[in-house]
Amino acid sequence: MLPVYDLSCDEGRGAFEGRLDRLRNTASSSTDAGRVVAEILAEVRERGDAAVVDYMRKWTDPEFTADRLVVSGAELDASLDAVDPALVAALEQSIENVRAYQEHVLPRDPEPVRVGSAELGMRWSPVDSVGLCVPGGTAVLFSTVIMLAVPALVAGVPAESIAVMNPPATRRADEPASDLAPAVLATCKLLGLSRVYRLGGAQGVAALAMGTERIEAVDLIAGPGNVFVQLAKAQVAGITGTDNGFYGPSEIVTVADETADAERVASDLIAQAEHDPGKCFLVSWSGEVIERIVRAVGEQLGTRKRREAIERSLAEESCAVLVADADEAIAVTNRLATEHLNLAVADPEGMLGRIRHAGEVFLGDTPVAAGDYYAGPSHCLPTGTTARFTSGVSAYTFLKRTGTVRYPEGVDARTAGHIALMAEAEGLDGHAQSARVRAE
Ligand code: HSO
Ligand code: ZN
Repeated sequence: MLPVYDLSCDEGRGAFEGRLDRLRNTASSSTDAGRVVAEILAEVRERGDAAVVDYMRKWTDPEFTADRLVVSGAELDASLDAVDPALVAALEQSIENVRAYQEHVLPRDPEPVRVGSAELGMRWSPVDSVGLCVPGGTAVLFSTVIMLAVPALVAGVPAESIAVMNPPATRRADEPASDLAPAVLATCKLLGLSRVYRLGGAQGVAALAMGTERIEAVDLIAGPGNVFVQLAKAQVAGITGTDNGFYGPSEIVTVADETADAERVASDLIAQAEHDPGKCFLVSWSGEVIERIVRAVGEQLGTRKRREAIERSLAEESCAVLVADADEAIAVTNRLATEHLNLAVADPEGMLGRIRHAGEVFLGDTPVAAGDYYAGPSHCLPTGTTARFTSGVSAYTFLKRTGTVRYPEGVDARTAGHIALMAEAEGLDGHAQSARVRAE
């Protein structure tokens, strides 16, 4: 069960620092994974689909064949009928919510500003094409299709230029062939996405970045995944754009005070722990509050279907942290810089102003599952303390900026003189002359 660390004693502090270290090293401790990824990239560059298929056989399905890579239009068409209409209605509403939020936060071009005699502007424009990584594994994450594709569509990436990759569930040779979940395909269909690949892992990122016989190269790759997928995104940077994120195993910090509802907070911690692995941090300055929530977790655990994964996540990846006061709670929270942060306290808005690092903040009595499925901000969020320097996916992820410069009345003599002086001082006479001729 959830271990409790008391920060007022050396032992508790040491144990907490150990946990924090492990969280921080999600990405960097895997130099081996980095080496494996580099090898995969080289193989896919050299051998294209043949290499992709070899890796899919090794890790996903021993009988995988190249003709399975591209999902056909007929399969996509059939998928909607295979999904419960009530689920389709929920998906449609979720898409609408995410679209409304992303449209609201979409940046507009600022009015040009006059600086001296120059008129300076900035234009936002979407990338031409994207590849979205939708993880496989033990859960069917069709919600990730929504949380990646809707921000891309709102940014202005055409639906036909959005590729989705999703690996079939891992299968041993003696098991029946596995395939993509109909709900994943149905979600693509609802969004008008027709380029769908049975594909995953670092080989998938490599194929999307460099292109193969069957897989078209894209300009930007985004999405969550295991350490191989995340490191592959980092290693293809330069060949293709990425979301600049490390979106790995799911995490939560819950800061709880006496006003928190122990049952509800416990249900959110369990929801997080059900990700395999999920990392949960409960922070409070009240030992009694921690005790109440830990007890509620214990009571609810027995009724959950993924009990084993939950128990493993809680015991091995998670902890409750007893701090001295709200100030220390905020300091600890900022250091953990987790993907999700729930402020289950009397004045969440007041505390929010002091939060510097978190992927997404859930104020008061708000289930994190609302963010996972439905509310609006994307659930693809920075993990492993990377919220210190990066953000979750949004329409911004798929946009880039272009500056514009114009001298409406021509380049004046003073401006030309300054430019020429700087250019000459750099030893670049051609630059200097190009400014001086404007002022003559
Ligand atoms: N909590 C995950 C997203 C997710 N949860 C999808 C359920 N389905 C990462 O933010
Ligand atoms: Zn989740």
